[in-house]
Amino acid sequence: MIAAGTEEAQRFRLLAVDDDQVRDDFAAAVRHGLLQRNKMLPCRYLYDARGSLLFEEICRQPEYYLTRAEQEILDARAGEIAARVPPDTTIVELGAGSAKKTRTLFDAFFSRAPGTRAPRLRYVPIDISRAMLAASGRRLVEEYPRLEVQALAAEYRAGLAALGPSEARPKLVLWLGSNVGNFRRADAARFLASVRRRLGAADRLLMGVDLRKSPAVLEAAYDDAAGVTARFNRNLLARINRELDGEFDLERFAHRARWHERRGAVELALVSVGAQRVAIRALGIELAFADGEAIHTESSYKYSAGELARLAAASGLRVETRWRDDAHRFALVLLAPRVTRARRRRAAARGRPVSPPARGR
Ligand code: AVI
Repeated sequence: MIAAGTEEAQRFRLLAVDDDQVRDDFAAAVRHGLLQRNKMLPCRYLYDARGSLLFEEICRQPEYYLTRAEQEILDARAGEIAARVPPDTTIVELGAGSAKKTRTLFDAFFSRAPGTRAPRLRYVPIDISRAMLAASGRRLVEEYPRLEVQALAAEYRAGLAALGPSEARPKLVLWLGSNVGNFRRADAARFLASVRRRLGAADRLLMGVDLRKSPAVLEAAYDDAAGVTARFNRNLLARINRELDGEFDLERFAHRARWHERRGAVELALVSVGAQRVAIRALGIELAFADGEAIHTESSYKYSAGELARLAAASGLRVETRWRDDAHRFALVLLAPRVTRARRRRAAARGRPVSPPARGR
């Protein structure tokens, strides 16, 4: 806890979308998703305060290799990444969570100019979990005396809108943890294109991506032996019970994680054990579930090198560098805006030439 008026408090700001809005959006999404023929719930609602803690626990499970593989790459490459961007860069992180991995980058930035000579680093974590941002933001300003944290508790899109125009301050946007995998492929390209529009020519996007691999490894990662992912998934129903006066019996919904080859995604669902009816009182609805009927809760898309290059190209970006962990399970890619001829001509006409695009690897 940091006291108001202290130096740390001045370096930490948290802006949040108001709770009523979040609750209304959740109610509308639950109504819409569960009244469809193929029932679904948007995965972003997995991350209330409890869900965010459960996700942290997932990251520690032996089967969930993603976090460790990404950390391995960051440990090896953080210095190289920090050297690619100017010292006064603002680090913007989409889906920041506890910002555990981001510390590796902060350490690399601050070790370039140690002590009080280090320029202040501005960090803008964007996450839907206000609780997570509040806790991690406070810890960060205590740990890093040269760090300024301006946290934004919002969905990605609202957070991006708050980033300002592409010309404002140099930026390194982080989208780690293979969060891109929770978007359908076409939506991922659309979203990345919207990030691209906020990037100036010298800005970069560092994205963590889980790679395609054996279905057995993938399914185990989303169905750990300790049952943490199952609890994380069921928490979505518990959240409906808590916030919308729902009557889901969690014991009667089984967690399912299945690799879908054609989509290239692990699909998560909650499957009704037996036929049942469930009321959600705050919405004034009663749902009928057939035995074995599924509620789709999350897709986690995996990428090949070719799919990754196509995603970048479709988003107006180019892969500047791609790093992988030793076992080639996970990739960290540094993406740069693709500068079109028209843009170069416009910039030259304004007397602000941009450098020609370097070759992607
Ligand atoms: C946050 N996201 C990238 C995780 C994933 O791997 O798709 C969410 C997750 N769901 C179950 N386990 C992890």
